[in-house]
Amino acid sequence: MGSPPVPVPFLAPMLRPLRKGSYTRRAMPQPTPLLERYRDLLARPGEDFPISLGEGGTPLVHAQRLGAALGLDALFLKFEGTNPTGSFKDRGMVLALNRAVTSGARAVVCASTGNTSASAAAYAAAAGMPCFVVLPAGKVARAKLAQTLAAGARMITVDGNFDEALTAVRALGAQGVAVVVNSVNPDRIDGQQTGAFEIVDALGRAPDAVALPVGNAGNITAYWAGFSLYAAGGRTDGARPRMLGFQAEGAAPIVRGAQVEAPETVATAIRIGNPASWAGAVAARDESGGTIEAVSDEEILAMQRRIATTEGIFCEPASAAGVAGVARLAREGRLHRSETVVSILTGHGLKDPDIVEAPTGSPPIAADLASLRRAMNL
Ligand code: AN7
Repeated sequence: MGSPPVPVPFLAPMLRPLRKGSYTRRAMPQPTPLLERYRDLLARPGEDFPISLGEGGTPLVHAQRLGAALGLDALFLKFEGTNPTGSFKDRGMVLALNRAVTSGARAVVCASTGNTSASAAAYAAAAGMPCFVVLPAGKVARAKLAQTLAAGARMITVDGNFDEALTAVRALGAQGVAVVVNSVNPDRIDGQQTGAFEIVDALGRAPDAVALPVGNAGNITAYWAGFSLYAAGGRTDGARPRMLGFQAEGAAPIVRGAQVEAPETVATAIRIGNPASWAGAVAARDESGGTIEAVSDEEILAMQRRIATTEGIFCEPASAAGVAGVARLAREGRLHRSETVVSILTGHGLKDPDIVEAPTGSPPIAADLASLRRAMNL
């Protein structure tokens, strides 16, 4: 909406001969790349952003059926699963890789619970840059491994959890061996602010509350920075949302106020015991009058199913943690019916298909109408 179409000079000559009679074939306007759309807030003077995979511009869906069930008239789901690699990480990775190229880096490296590695691998491939990813053995969702390998990244699995992997990767970065593209890289946080910009642009103002899952705590830090930047720049009436962060019960260091040595949760994306942006998350919570709480694996999986069956959006388990938290706050009267609440669905459900219960294996039936109607009970 509102942004002028970008000219597509390389397509136009190919399309011109297709004109016939009164029918005129026109080049479809392409959406403006995310970093160009917000270059006044993100770019350094004269900076170019040659790398883009079409990140951002994700749908903000008014969740009417789920909202009604939870007692919220204005519940919105921002589905980040439509990003090029299927998660919100692409918003920050596009800026990190553009800048890694500009700085003449030899390679990029990250530790990851899966989505960061899938995103880093894709953007590094597009940049022609070697990419190394360090993953905790056995705890990364299958499709995230597939994405990482498909893009040609060098995958190194370690006998340790995400926190240990990140510590080792940060040491690599300190030695100047490669650019670290975890959210300890400020470009990642800066790029992820665009999620907040898009929400305000879509609603015309900041929502009353924003809920999201918290793992390494980069995203809650980035959203708060984004809403604050927009407010300071006069792009809103100055109001900012309450930030509602949700960790999994078995991986809730910020809630407990202490590192978790052996974090465990079905939501492997947020299986993190010592978040790098801990201080940023606490600041977002306290400055916004929000909260950071824990939800159980049962609440997470039940909500993942409920979002899919009531709204048609299939998100990964970690993403459902935010909505599970919203459900609880609404039930307890801590969110009110008329409030505008946005929950960030951070990643696509197809990344972790194994988590969905397989249908109980009934044997195949005869392929005829009568058998079908009997099976459908219709
Ligand atoms: C779907 O990929 O940490 O609190 O290494 O994949 O900003 O860490 C992923 C995190 C939420 C938590 N939802 O965000 C990684 C990684 C999904 C995620 C989070 C992640 P942060």
